[in-house]
Amino acid sequence: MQHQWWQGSVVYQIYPMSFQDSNNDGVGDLPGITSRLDYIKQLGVDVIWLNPIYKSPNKDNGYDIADYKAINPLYGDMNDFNTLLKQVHEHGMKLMMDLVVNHTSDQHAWFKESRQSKDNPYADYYIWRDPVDGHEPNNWQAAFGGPAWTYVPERGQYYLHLFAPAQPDLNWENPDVRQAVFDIERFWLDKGVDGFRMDVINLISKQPGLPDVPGEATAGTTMDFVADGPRLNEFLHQMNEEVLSHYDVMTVGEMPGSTPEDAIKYTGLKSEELNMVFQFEHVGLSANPDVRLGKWNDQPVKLTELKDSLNRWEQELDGKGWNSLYWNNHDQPRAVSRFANDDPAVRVRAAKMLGTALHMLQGTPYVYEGEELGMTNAHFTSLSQYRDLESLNGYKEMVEEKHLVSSSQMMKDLANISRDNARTPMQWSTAANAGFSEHTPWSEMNTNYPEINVAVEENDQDSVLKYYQKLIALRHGSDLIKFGDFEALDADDDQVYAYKRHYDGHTLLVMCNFTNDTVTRDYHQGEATGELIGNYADDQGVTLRPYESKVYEFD
Ligand code: TEU
Repeated sequence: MQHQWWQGSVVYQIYPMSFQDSNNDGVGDLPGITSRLDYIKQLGVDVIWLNPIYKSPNKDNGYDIADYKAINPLYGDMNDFNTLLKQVHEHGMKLMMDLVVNHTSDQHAWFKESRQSKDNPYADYYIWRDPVDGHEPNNWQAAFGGPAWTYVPERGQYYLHLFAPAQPDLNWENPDVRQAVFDIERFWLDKGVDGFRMDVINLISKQPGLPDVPGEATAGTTMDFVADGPRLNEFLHQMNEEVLSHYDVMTVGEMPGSTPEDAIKYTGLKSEELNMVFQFEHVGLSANPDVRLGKWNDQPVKLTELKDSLNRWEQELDGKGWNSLYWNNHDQPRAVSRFANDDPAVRVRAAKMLGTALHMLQGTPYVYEGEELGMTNAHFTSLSQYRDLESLNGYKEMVEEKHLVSSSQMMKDLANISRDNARTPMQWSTAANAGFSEHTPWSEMNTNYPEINVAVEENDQDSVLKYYQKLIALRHGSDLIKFGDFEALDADDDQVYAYKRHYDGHTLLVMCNFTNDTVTRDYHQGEATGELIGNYADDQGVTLRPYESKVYEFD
C-alpha cells in the first residue's frame, strides 16, 4: 500500500491557553504560538494540533464553542490566525484544528434560538425531550457531574448534554445540522488548514429512543452506552464523501471507549471515514475499581496491563488501520509522573525511556507541549490551585455530595490524575513565570520550572529535549520504525517493555526498563549492528540500569 504523509508524521499538540502569552494578560495566545514556531520546527515535528481557539465562554476551556468561525479574543483575531497558518506552512509544517461538533456552547446562536420554542429554524438542532413523570427523560449522567439533562422552561423540555450543562449536544439526526458542520469544516479547509482532530466524534449518533443505561448509570457507563451509535459510520462516511475527500487532510477522531475493532471500522484503510482514532484504553487502565469514582484514583497502572493494551492495538491494527500514539494530552496527567517516575533523581532518564517506548511503535506519535522537556505533574496540594471544571465538580460530587471519598483522599486523586496537571503553562526559561508571561498566569506554574525549561535543556546535550529531537529524527529516517510489523516480547514481564519490529528483512529491538532497579534481559543484542539510541552514555549489553531504554537494529 502507498503510505500517506500522515503515517510518516509526528504531531505536536499545543494547548493555546498555556503555551506562550504575547500580550501579557496571563493567557497564551496565537501571536505567542507564532513566535515559537522555530522552536517547534527544531523539535522536528511535521504537524501542529491546536486545541480549540474559537470564540467561547471557556467554561471548558474552548470545548464549548459559541462561534465556529471566529477566534476567541483572548487568543487574538482572524488576522493573527492567518499569520500563524501562513508561518506554520512557511516552516514546512502543517496545522490541524480541533473540531468540537458533538456539542456547542449554550451561548452559540443556534442554541439561543433553539431554546426559545419548538418551532424556530433551530428547534431541532439539539436533542430535546419532554419530561417523563416530571423528571429527566432517562437516567444518563453527564461527564462533568449530575444528570445529562437540563430543563428549559421556555420549551417545557429537557436538552441533552453529555458533558457540562453549558455544552448542549447537537442533533446529528437532523440533516441541517450535518450540513452546518460540513460548512464549518469547509470554512477552515478553504483557509488552508491541514486537518482536524475531532472531539468525542464517536458520541454523535445516539441510541434510537434514548433508552436508560441498565442499572445505576454513572458518567462512565453513560459514555460507553452512548458511544458508537448505529449511524456513526453513515455520518462519518457522509462527512468524508462531501467534505474531507475533497482536501488533502489528516483526521483523527477522539473516541472514548473505542476498541481496535471499532477503530478499524471508522478508520480502516478502506473505510473512507477518518484516518486514525485516539483510543482511551491505556489511559483508562488507572480508573478506580469502584466505578462510582470513575477516573478518580491515586493508584499507578500495572506495566503488564499497559503492555497488553499497547501490544493489542499494535497487532490488531497492523495492515488494517493506523494507530495514534500518545502518552498524554490536555486531559491526562503528565506522562513521566504517571507511567514512570518524576523524582528529580531519575526524571530525565525516565522521560527519555517513555519517549523511546512510544516513538518506536507503529503509528503516528503525538507529543504534548512540555512532554519533550519531561514536564511533570503539578503536585498541587490545595483545591484553590485547581481551575478545571472536571476537577472542581469532581471534588464537590465525590466528597461533598456523595461522600464516596475523604477530602484528603480526593486531594491525592486530583494530584494524581486531574487534567490541571497538563495545563500548567509551558516552561520556557528561568525567568519569572518561566517566560510564559509577565502577568500572573491563569493557571499556577509548576514550581519546578527553574530546573525544567527550554532554555536550560537547549544548552544541555543530555536533556530530554535533545533526546526527543533525536527520537523524532530517527523515526523520520527509518522505514523500519515508521512502517515495520510489530512483535510483542515477554508479555508477562512486569519490569521491562520489550518488542521487535520487522521490515524488509531488518529487525528493530526495543527494550525499556520501567523500574528503578537494575535488571538483566538477553535478547541477543550482542549480535545487533549497534545501538541506535539509548538513554545512558554507554551500553552494558544485557544489563538494563534504572529506567534504561535502548534500541538496536539487526540485519
Ligand atoms: O474529552 C473527551 C472525554 O472523553 C473526556 O471525558 C475526557 O476523557 C475527560 O477529560 C477525562 O477526564 C474531550 C476533550 O478532550 C476534553 O478536553 C473536553 O472537556 C471534552 O471532550 C468535552 O468537549
